Amino acid sequence: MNRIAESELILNQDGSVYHLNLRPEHISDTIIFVGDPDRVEKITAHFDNVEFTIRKREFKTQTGTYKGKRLTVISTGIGPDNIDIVLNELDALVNIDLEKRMVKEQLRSLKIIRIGTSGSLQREIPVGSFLASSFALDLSGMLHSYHTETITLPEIEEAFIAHTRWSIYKSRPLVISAGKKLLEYFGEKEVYRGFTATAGGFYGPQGRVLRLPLQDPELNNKMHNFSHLGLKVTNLEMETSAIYGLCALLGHEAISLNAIIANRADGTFAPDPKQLVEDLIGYALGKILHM
Ligand code: R1P
Repeated sequence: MNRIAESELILNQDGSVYHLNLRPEHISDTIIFVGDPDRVEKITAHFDNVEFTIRKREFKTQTGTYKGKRLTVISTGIGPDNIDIVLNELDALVNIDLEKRMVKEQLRSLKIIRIGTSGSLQREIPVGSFLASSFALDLSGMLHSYHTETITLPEIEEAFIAHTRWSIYKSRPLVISAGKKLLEYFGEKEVYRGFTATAGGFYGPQGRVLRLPLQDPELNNKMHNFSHLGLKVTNLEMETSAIYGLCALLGHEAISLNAIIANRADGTFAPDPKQLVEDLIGYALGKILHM
């Protein structure tokens, strides 16, 4: 195997990976992703102890013990481009010998749990719901830098492209499924299972108009009405497809848990989104403990 050059895998002077500032001993195999750096401590406030804290830019990491289980919590910031950084650097921490700069022969698999917020596209998934993403629909294009043929579901993609009359000037939408084991584990009665669309932006890419008209003003409606063999697009956010795609390619397991704080179909917004996220954190930690 080839040695990975200094310009490709950038390490800081203390041997940590470039953006996350982490060394292999700093992380657990079970890692919680949140978007907002301030949400990291909302989670670790429940821990018995925190052994390690570091922050660089939007990437804040804490590792500690929750009821005896070692867990890492990382903030990814917003969007698929950040997920590319976080997952490649986390994978390097476990699957690349950082001194020799060589991929290890024995690869390790991480468990990634996203605890995030999202907007529902369907009236029947109201504000206040929890949703585990069974499938992700990538509208951002980030994954096209990799070979995705082995991890995508082209039949659903074709149906979506035909239904929405997807513009040829935009990257092809990709459909990726969740890690089966984690989905079964988190897909309980009180948690909706959904098909989560991941956009590469918050305004235009999610159909919001402030001053700029949209390339396709009907896209959200078309997503709302799309149905393929009973599969409907349920919600919109900005990380899930990037997490599912890169985890599938790198051999990690992932599940995205969403607190539905807005409903784009009926225009409602959660009266207390902070409490809803707090409730999702409580639910997720309880489950992660017995994983
Ligand atoms: C946009 O406000 C952000 O909120 C949602 C979107 O995915 C995007 O990251 O998730 P988080 O609350 O997890 O950051």
